Amino acid sequence: MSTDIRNNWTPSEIKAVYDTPLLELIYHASGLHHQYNDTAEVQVCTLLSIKTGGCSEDCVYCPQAARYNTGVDVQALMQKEEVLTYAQKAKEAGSTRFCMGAAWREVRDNRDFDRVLDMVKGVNEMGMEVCCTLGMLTEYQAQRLAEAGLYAYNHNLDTSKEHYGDIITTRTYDDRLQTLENVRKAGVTVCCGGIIGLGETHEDRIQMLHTLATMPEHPESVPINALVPVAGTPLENNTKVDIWDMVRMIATARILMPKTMVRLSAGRNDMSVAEQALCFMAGANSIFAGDKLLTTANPGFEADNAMFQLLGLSPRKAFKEEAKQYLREMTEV
Ligand code: SAM
Ligand code: DTB
Ligand code: SF4
Repeated sequence: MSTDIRNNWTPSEIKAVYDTPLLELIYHASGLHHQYNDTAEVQVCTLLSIKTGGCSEDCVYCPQAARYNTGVDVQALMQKEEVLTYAQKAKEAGSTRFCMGAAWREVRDNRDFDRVLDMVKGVNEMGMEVCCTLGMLTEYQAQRLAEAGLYAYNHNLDTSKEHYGDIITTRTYDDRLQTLENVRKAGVTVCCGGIIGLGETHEDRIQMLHTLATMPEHPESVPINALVPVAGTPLENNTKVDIWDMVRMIATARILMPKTMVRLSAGRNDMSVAEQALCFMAGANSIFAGDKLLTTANPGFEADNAMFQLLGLSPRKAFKEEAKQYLREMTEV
């Protein structure tokens, strides 16, 4: 099989990769990971919920949807200074990417958005890669974020187009794809992935990976989340995601999109270090750090530092792609 970066994968080719016997799949993914990336480094991103809860949407997995009783405290948009203090702490703890999340259906052109633009500017000036996940965006809003210094925008497909209607009814798959296109046009890097454990079939997972791997450009980062079942949401009783499903998903993503940052995202709090090590072997090279994701628990910085030491991993530097590009241009002159 060719190891070139491909955007023309067919669903049956992806199924063949996904169905490879597990250890063979891990060997294959590891080999490509080694070929295309520095396997000793992992990108460390910190998430902060800048506007929490009270969301109008009906995403069945989400503790922040207003219609479910999950005990999440609704919090208005934070002040810029407070956010910058969190970003500074994250930087000191070794994070190179700071991602701000808001429980919004979409961005509106109002004073709250102006405040988010100021936050983006401030975090960018601190020398961190800034990411936002704010819901749907127009092309103009994406441009304004780009001008403020936004590095990446997170907007997940969550599941396959076929399964989407069982997960969210208040917006469509095409709305999601449109926002991703707007982000691309603005020159902001794309962070887009999904969740497993929503009750989807293997076919749904393959279809979602197909949508990601056949985009004109692969997303620069693909988060693979394991559902964190939260009491009060319709999925509260879903069974825990099997670690082997997580490994299979990560390895397949790595093979389809060899250069993409594949992020071992939600669900790490329930994984042992050995299980996480398998995910890194299978090609994961990014994590969310800090003891909270948006509203749910995550391993703290200390536990992750100990894991990095044990496994011989180190945090990836910020803006590494740009530094590599700069060096290439300098040597071409
Ligand atoms: N409201 C914005 C949106 O939906 O795009 C941004 C925030 S939203 C919480 C970001 C992503 O978090 C979702 O697309 C979903 O993939 C993930 N997520 C939310 N709740 C989760 C859960 N309980 N388990 C795993 N992932 C979850
Ligand atoms: C992503 O793919 N996972 C993160 C981030 N992008 C925004 C969010 C996970 C949220 C898990 C549930 C919570 O903490 O509320
Ligand atoms: Fe709202 Fe985003 Fe949660 Fe959906 S995933 S309910 S849009 S915060």
